[in-house]
Amino acid sequence: MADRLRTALRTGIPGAAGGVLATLAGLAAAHLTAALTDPATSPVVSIGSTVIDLTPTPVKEWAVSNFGTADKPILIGSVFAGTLVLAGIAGILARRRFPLGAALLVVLTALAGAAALARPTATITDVIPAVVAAIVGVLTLALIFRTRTASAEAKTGPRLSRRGILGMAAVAVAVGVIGGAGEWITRARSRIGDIKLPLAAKRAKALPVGLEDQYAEITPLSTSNSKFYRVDTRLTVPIVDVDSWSLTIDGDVDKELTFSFDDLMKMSLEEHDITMTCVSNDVGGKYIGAARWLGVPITTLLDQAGVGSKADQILSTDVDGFTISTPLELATDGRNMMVVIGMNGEPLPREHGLPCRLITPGIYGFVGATKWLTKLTLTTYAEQTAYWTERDWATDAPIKVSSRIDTPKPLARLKPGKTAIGGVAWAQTRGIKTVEVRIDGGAWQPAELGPEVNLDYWRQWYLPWDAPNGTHMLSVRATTQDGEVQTAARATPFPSGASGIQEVTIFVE
Ligand SMILES: Nc1nc2c(c(=O)[nH]1)N[C@H]1C(S)=C(S)[C@@H](COP(=O)(O)O)O[C@H]1N2
Ligand SMILES: [Mo]
Repeated sequence: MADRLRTALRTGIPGAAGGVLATLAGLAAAHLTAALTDPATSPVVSIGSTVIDLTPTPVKEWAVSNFGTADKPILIGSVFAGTLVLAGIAGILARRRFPLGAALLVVLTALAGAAALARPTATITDVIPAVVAAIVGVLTLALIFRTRTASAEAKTGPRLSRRGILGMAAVAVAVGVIGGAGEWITRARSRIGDIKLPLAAKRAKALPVGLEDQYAEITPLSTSNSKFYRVDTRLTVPIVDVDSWSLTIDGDVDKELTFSFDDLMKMSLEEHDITMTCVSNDVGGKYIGAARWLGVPITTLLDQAGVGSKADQILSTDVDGFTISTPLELATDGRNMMVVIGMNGEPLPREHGLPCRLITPGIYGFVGATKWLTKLTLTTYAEQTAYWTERDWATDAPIKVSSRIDTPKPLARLKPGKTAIGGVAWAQTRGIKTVEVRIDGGAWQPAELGPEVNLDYWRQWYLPWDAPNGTHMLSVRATTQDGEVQTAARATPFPSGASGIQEVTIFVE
């Protein structure tokens, strides 16, 4: 028994290792190929993205709320782990009957090819990295298992001999170099550093000093680019070549227009301070951020194109074919909906849409904040549906009035005595009139408000508090300038945004 186990291990481990190495060699070669053509067609990325798109909405919701931005590394890791298990099996098979192992490798890469072709903007050339993966993978497998010779060694190789181990190590180094080169080229191709943004024709007022100067625990009035939340369906951030990028306006328009990045930079730009929120933000959650956006008012572009009489929707498409739909009336009702090229004085970071994105104040990001924007199509809801609409999310989703306690943190332990309860509140397009705090279910007490930036911006708040000993429950609610009180009725993020009142338990001792 023990003997048989030992033999199984002695033949199984080198076999599995050979299969994994051959697969990694294929993936590395494919990654390099994709880096030179389109990084999104790299097999790991295309399979991962397909998995994201096929994931049912509730599971996605759960992943975003439990893993946050780590949902993607976790997904990429699982796809990778699964692939390597199959690769190991292919190696063990190849060792006994080479064609069988090779066939399993080809099936694996064919899945990647199918995933690359399933993307909305796919062209037939997108299959090339998968084909490269298949060829390099099978060749490496043949190299490792030396099928050409009918000698006895061929039936048993590779062995854990010095030569066998050296050979495998050489393949592993080649995998590292080739895969690394692919990743390096992918990153070097985004030349964010070369963009010099012009000044806005209409500049925003300097931001007032925020409450964070006084109470360091309160969220800063302005969110830096590196701290800004990120939510999207992408596994890897698209790399857009700014020079060849363009924005097209088509559909129900008098004349179809196309703008280059330079065209946009030469237009009359405006700067607006706007707070963005994700529909997946739970009450008290962190998927919210406030920035200064630089861009062209959407009306400037729509006026040039001349909108027809039928359209009721702006369907925006990103460089990878992902779509978001926005009610057309929101573009013309006076709010600062804009086509954005700058964020806090810099070009858009790649994670936030380089080179261009939409920002629509007052509605959640999934219906008005398309990143990596490349097309605006004037159409109707009857005619065309966007990504989230197909997944049953709301088509028009105004941001609900809400508020968050930043300090003290949930389950914090404080010393008794003078402290402050503080945080942020928001009701984009309507503004915050009051914020009230309730301690241990008592009366709602008005908090002090921080400076008002504009109606589309969040408002900081604080309430000085002499904390007595004991366990306490703190709650907060906001009221809009047009009189709506934040409801205590709970709603989940799906389908149109969470509601309810945050409750934070703390200990004073
Ligand atoms: N192309 C593209 N744009 C997108 C998304 C996406 O998945 N793909 N997600 C949207 C969602 S749900 C939100 S909340 C915002 C988030 O923008 P941020 O990542 O810059 O904060 O982008 C929106 N724009
Ligand atoms: Mo979102």
